[in-house]
Amino acid sequence: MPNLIVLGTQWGDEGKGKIVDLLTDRADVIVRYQGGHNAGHTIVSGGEKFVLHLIPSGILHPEKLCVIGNGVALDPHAFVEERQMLKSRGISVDKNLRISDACHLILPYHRAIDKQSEISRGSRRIGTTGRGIGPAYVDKMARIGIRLGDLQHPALFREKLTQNLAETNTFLEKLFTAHGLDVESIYNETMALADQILPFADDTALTLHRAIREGKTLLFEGAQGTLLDVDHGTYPFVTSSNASAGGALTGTGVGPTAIDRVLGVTKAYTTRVGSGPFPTELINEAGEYLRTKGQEFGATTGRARRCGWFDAPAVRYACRINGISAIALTKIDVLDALPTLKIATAYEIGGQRVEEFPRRVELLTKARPIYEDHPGWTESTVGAKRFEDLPANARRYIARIEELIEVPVTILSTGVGREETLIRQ
Ligand code: 2SA
Ligand code: MG
Repeated sequence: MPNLIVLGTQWGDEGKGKIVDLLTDRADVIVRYQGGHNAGHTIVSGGEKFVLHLIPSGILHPEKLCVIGNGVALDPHAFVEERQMLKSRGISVDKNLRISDACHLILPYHRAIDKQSEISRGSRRIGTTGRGIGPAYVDKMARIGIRLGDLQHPALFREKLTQNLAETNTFLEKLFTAHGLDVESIYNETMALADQILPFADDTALTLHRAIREGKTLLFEGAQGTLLDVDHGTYPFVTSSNASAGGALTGTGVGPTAIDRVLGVTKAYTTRVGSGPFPTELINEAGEYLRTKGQEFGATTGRARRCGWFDAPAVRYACRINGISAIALTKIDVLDALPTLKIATAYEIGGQRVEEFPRRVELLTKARPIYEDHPGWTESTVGAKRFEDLPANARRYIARIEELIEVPVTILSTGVGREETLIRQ
């Protein structure tokens, strides 16, 4: 298999965990490059369900190397907890996980700022996961972030922490007092976890470079989705990292010439969790049906996901931004038994027909989808082994999606298990 980036083409929750787990068989190294424990990657392996937030989905395969790249925001508590969870289920991460020492840490004040900022935003709130992701990346860009490698130098860590918490900003001062946050407690709490994390700290860019030299195959596991990308998504209703293909380079230190292909993971309908425009959203029984049947609840926060019809201009846009050459289409089985399906082929904005996904959120908010109806199918698609075995209307629905997004569907997921996957020859 070539070196491959696997990423979401919508607003996350496309089923990346399952596809990464499936493709891990053919890779040697699985790499996370952005986001943090806001992600929720669900994998069903041997009938057991695993939800991973921070550690790459490849960890379920003991012989593979897993890497958390420099672009990931690392919460020490979340890491220790996830490692513990895996251990208690018989999966050890100790031999085959490396974490970049340049990962920025999410510390307790980032969580406090995240939650407080959401309250302050009022009706403009983003609907963040409250994990402190945004504020940790703010510190990174403001060049006051604390990186994993800083914990190897306790005096330096204390100095940076002291400076960060001694902000003269009264907003922060009040907030920190209200949350009982002080240098001493954060220092002690973090250093108590350091022993459990530092053994994994590594110059992962070098490790990956050597792996490439040795002819090993890399699989980059994106988190969230392209429409949540801080540059290319529905800004400001986005996450604070580059979920798109570019993030796989900056978030790991691997150069573009080492990447062979980008596989987009796309849900057969659309979901979004958190606020922000969503033209094809269904606020009715049909949306409720998709939510229940597709079990559309946040894998991290448990929040109900908003559900809607397939938005072709949005996915075509994501294919363009990422240079996607093939799509893994997931959750087609959720559409089984629906009498009619709709696909948005374009939008109407202020009386004009618009073919391309609007770049500005103000326009996207006004966009009314222009739908095309497709007859559904009554047969089950679950576990179909060959494309030809699918109901004729399911084949037509998929063919129409391919035509509209201008990229072929090469993998089809028809259920949660590994076996419920069809790879198109
Ligand atoms: P944040 O916390 O700063 O990253 O939130 C900013 C926006 O990004 C969205 N976001 C997500 N959207 C879908 N799935 C995500 N992971 C979890 C899941 C989410 C959950 O797999 O279900 O459990 O709620 C994820 N992470 C961030 C978020 O909703 C905001 O719109
Ligand atoms: Mg998810």
